Amino acid sequence: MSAITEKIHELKKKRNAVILAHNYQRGDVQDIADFTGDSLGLSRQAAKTKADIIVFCGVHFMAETASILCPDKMVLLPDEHAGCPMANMITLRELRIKKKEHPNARVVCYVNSTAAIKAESDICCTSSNAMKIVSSIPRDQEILFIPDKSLGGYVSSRLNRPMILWEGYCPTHHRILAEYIIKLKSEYPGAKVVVHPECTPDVIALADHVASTTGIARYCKETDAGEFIIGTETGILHRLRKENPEKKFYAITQLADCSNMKLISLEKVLWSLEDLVYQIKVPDDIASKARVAIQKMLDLSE
Ligand code: CIZ
Ligand code: SF4
Repeated sequence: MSAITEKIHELKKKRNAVILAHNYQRGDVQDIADFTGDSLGLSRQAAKTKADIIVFCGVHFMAETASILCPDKMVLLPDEHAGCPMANMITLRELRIKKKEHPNARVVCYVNSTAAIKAESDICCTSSNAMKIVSSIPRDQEILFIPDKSLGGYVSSRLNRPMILWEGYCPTHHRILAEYIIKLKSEYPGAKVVVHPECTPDVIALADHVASTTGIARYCKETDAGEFIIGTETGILHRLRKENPEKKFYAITQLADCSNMKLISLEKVLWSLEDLVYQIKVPDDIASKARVAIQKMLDLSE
């Protein structure tokens, strides 16, 4: 064990803390975590834990979700600048204007959004349950899907259901291009193409399987194929290789690297535990409204 890893373990015990790491984190950060997973899975771990402190290795909206689900715990984000450009593509003011234009629309909000935006929405969804959540709303009910036009467009076409889509997107997933897949497929014709629904429609059209990071990990474990071409943030390859040492994984492009996710390092995790920074606390009035939208999703997806 390296000196820094040892120090993190010691301090974690002393402070009664738990370390959660998103599937897109650096490999060494995933390796020191108590749990790795997607944002919702991690928030559920947070809600269950007996620890007093949660160190959330991910981006700001994920730490906020943990804080909303466990208001009595201290939630730490090791780098306060780890934000999500997609979550920042919608503001409260813009959302309120859009809601006025579509007063009858139900607002379905992807979990990649700020607490204030969730608080202004009817129900949340993740990339694992988006189809189920949208299907739970009567077909004649208008839906405004925010903020990801790619996930929204994917759900809309799969369910053959028109929705008003917000013009947000993930810059990292949009760097994954169809032409890279075609080239890789010619090199590895037996490989399965697995992509995240935050990708563009032409990329999704080339995939054998479209899923959230949890779904991608499950598919790669359970499918017989020995080679996979992966279209999501490159951090997940660490987990896929660790869980399936006998299989081969190829990233569609190394450009699918989220610089915000990669802001978290082992050093920052240690400083976070030493100095109890940066504390993420959603104000009670916003948290209680956002919790309603998250709870509606949890009730439907259990
Ligand atoms: O919900 C998450 O954690 C994200 C952003 C992606 C995924 O599919 O896990
Ligand atoms: Fe946001 Fe995309 Fe980075 Fe995820 S990968 S945190 S959606 S910018």
